[in-house]
Amino acid sequence: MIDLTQTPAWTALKSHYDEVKDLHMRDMFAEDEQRFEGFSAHLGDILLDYSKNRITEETFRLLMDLARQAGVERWRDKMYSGEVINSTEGRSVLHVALRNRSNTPVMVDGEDVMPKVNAVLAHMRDFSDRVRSGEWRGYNGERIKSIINIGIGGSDLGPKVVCESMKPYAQRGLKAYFVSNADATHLVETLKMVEPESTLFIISSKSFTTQETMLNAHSARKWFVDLVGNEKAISSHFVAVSTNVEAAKKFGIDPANVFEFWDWVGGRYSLWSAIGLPIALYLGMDHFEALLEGAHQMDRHFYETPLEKNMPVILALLGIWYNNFFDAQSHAIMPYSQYLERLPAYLQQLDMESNGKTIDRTGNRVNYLTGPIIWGESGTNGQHAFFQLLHQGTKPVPSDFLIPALSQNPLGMHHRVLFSNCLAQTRALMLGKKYTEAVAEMKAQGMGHEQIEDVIAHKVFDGNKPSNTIIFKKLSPRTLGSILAMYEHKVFVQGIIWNINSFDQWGVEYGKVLAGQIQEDLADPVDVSHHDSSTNGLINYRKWVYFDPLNHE
Ligand code: G6Q
Repeated sequence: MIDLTQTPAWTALKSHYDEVKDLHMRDMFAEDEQRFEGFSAHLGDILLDYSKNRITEETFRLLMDLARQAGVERWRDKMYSGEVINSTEGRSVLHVALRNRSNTPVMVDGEDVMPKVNAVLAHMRDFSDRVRSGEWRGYNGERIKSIINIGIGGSDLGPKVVCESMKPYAQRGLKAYFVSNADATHLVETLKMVEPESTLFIISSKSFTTQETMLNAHSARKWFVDLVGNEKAISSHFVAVSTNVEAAKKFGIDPANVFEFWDWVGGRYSLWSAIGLPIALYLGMDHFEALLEGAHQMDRHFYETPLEKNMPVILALLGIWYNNFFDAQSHAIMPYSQYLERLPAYLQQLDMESNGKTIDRTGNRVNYLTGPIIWGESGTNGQHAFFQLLHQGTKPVPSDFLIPALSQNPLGMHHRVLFSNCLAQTRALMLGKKYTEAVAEMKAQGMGHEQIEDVIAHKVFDGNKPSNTIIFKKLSPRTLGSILAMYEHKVFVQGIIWNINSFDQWGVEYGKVLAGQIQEDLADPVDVSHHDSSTNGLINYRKWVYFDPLNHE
């Protein structure tokens, strides 16, 4: 077994860290007027500015050595060529094939998968065109006005973030809802917004066995049948997306309305497959294909661009620099765009489910930190909530700021205010405020010596807090596709360097079976004592309330 922390590239970075850890970015910018030019990369209209990072040219070179040592290019090629790199599940990892707009053959088990991919895309186009044009009608001839996607995790977060981000491209009069939670409130509150005659349900589940999704799907079906009083009407109002076509048919879905995908598409990488059906319906297939085009452009960039100019590779290495050498525990995502409000939640799953691993690809426990905690909030909201900790807290939090140069809603001064806030934050995080600057400021406000002495320590900001800024022209389907693919590949590169399998999720699978026993325990009023005392106590509290109506109030 090779110990990553003892490899040449890692040890070189470790000693380099000791040399540069106290350098301040303020000085680095002052010494090099070309820092922005040197530390930025672009693809199409997307510009990545990574100059506000605690790196020198030497750091950058050593990080690239680490990527080469880990064989990032070799692993990337394995992924693109359909090799079984998801070793614990014995699967290829081919979300890139789903958006392979150049249509070059992609082989899995000796078979080119592109004809299948294209056939499902054609199916999605035909169906979404018919629904959107009004040719597809509900059982009583009404047009479809509401789409409800029932799915969870990877069968929910991807289509949801795209639909919410792309509202300006949505068809007027069509609403998209997403129901995921086992808490009936999610379904019940959503159903209050729709009429059965004009609603289309999409049951989205790779396995078609996930408890929450099946529960919601059955409850939705019951609601529908109770209201319309006609089982046959189901075929006009329920469709499914799954790799388990048989189970979808058993649920009662017309086989013609089951949209297929394949086990080489991971759940959290599936929005590009038929799992994107709500996107195609809500935005139209042309926009869905533009999203695929954008992702494909990033796939090509990742494949063709030297590591030094490769945006996902750069983001991945910077993340590793902070995660493993500065011991940063988390990474914040700050979209300065209300449309991207759900992006942090989406990236949370993508990153944490992929790289939240302790065992490496050879089955050994790692002795270094792997995936960070991903969190964040849209700007400017976050500034009024947790930014205090970023500026003056004790924990290092590297972050990504995302911002469009043009707003979809150019209203008065709004975008100028939004934009200036974004840049002011990254600049302040980088520069900080020196003692002398804080004193001068307070003097200018007319404060006296004693007053200044009392508070000066609190008014000084260390700065030197790293951030990346990702700026693009406008939030279009194509740009969003590129950004999401950029993060997918970033996560991939980090997984390769940490030597973990980013494509399994045994923790999620474990969670799927855990609830079974407790569910049985809850069925009768007799107290339980066979769990730990905490679990027993909580189960018995619920029994005490639930089984005695006198305790309901
Ligand atoms: C994603 C995970 C997980 C999965 C959900 C839903 O990579 O595996 O989030 O997407 O558990 O699974 P189904 O699509 O099978 O219902």
